[in-house]
Amino acid sequence: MRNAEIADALADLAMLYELDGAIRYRVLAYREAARVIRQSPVSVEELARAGRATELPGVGKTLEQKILALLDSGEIPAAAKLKRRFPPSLIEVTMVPGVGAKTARRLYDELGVTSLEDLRAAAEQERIRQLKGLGPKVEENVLAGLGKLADRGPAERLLLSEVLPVAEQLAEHLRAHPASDAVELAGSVRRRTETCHDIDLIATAGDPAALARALLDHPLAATKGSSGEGGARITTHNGVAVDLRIVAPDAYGNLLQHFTGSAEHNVELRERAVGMELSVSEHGITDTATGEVSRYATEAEVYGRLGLAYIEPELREANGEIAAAAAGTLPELVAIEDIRGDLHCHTTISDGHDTLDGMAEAARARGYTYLAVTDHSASHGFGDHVSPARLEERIEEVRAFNSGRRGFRLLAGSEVNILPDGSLDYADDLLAELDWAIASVHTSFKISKRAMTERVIAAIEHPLVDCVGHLSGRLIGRRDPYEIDVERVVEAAARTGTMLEINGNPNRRDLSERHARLAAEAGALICVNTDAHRVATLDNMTYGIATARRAWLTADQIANTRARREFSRLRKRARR
Ligand code: DGT
Ligand code: CA
Ligand code: ZN
Repeated sequence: MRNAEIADALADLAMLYELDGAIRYRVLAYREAARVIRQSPVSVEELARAGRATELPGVGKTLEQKILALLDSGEIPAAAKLKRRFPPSLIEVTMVPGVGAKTARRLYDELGVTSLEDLRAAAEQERIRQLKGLGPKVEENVLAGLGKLADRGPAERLLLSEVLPVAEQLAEHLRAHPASDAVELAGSVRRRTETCHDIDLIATAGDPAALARALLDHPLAATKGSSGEGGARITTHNGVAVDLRIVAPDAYGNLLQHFTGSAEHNVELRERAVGMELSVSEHGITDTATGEVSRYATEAEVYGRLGLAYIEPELREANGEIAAAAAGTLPELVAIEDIRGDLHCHTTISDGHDTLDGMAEAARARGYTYLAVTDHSASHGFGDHVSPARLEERIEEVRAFNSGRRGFRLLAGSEVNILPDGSLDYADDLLAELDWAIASVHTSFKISKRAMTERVIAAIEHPLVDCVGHLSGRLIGRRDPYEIDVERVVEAAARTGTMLEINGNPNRRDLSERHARLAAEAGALICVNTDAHRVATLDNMTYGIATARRAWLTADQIANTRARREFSRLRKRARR
């Protein structure tokens, strides 16, 4: 059984428990286990059969038993039991964006809603508003949510973070194989788009058939397609399709360029070629007058033949990169090695999983010279809040950590909430004691565009707000950005010297690449942060940098590429 199928079964069980009113902790535990299993690069079936599934974080003995039962009987007994109480189609109702288990259960109990059709009818006939606490707004959300489900279509796209580590692991494996000469990622993964449909790999090999077989033999391969001289196809245990194409070395550049895309970039490239009496394909560049075909081993030669400078994969989106490459005005993109510090992370005093010392040590080990610790503020929900008194203590802890230390510093920070009226949830004299304050919207998303814009600009105009966090509030594929006038926000940020964050959480990537480019062009200073909630997610810098590069940003447009002292001087509070 594939990991994705095991994960689906556990996610269903979590939803059934939630419908049944189980304690929140249990529901979250199953959901977390489903997430871990879905992303596991190795076969969880094999692990469970070897009695080793408990090596996965968040998977205990009970869960391993459930997985074994699922493998043996095709069903988890606890889920089977609950499915006798709740119709299976009710699970679909819980999945509608904006519904959730609690509401689904009430709609079931009180209106007899058991399916998506029932749900639509109940909303259309305005019956939901008859229930206590539910109003016309809920009906509106339900109908919008049903619309979204319909749009999503069958071809599920995966977040870059679900695909890139797998792609890199496979590429490494193939590079290490004696038959291979060169292996490179292609397609959307190489361009570092927010979501990807599949993994494209391009290789050249001394023994192509042997390299193709090596892909089939990799432990990540769950289903194996055909393989031959031209390449191979597999599907991984976490449900990603992988397409390896193998080509002769003399046309490696042509094939890699073609399959890196984007399709739009390739179309524009071909249009340019036509004007030069050339025709571009994955096999080579043909001189249309003479019929002579030129093949190239490198992409740089392909672009060179077309009179263009080499174009970084992240820029290949038909956003003006071909004109810039012709004019020699492409930006020198920021690289992850340019980053000297991280300015947004959480610890155990709010909803983070690691301590102040743990996060500091991990940041230092990455070679950073500074880390801002920015736990959530007083009014943040879920009980994960830091009282003013606790924040005072934290400031002392940070000062104590820094005292006598050289080469690395913590910044005492906070991620404060921007309340609906644009005010912040700590007093100014407390904010003044901090080294760094990020202001973010975490509540009351559904206000007018105008109100949201005013709200965020009010925070930007506050002299003690150094930076605005995850500006749009979107969760890729799950929650739309809220409505806000980004042009006005960006103008206010540039005018006041307030930084705008690119949040590197792969679910967020917020600022989006479009907005980040807009912001930098308007002269706002950007910082690229991880919003890490544990040591491991300090790695999310990869995704923040991916967005920065796709936004055409250079190192000097990004504040945390600067050495610590220089960065310190760039903060708004230091410029007062
Ligand atoms: P994805 O897989 O949807 O995340 O996005 P891509 O960009 O990886 O697309 P994919 O895998 O369908 O194809 C890889 C590249 O191959 C694509 O970026 C450009 C090139 N390509 C594929 N089909 C076409 C096409 O019909 N026309 C052109 N010009 N290029 C294509
Ligand atoms: Ca692709
Ligand atoms: Zn946040």
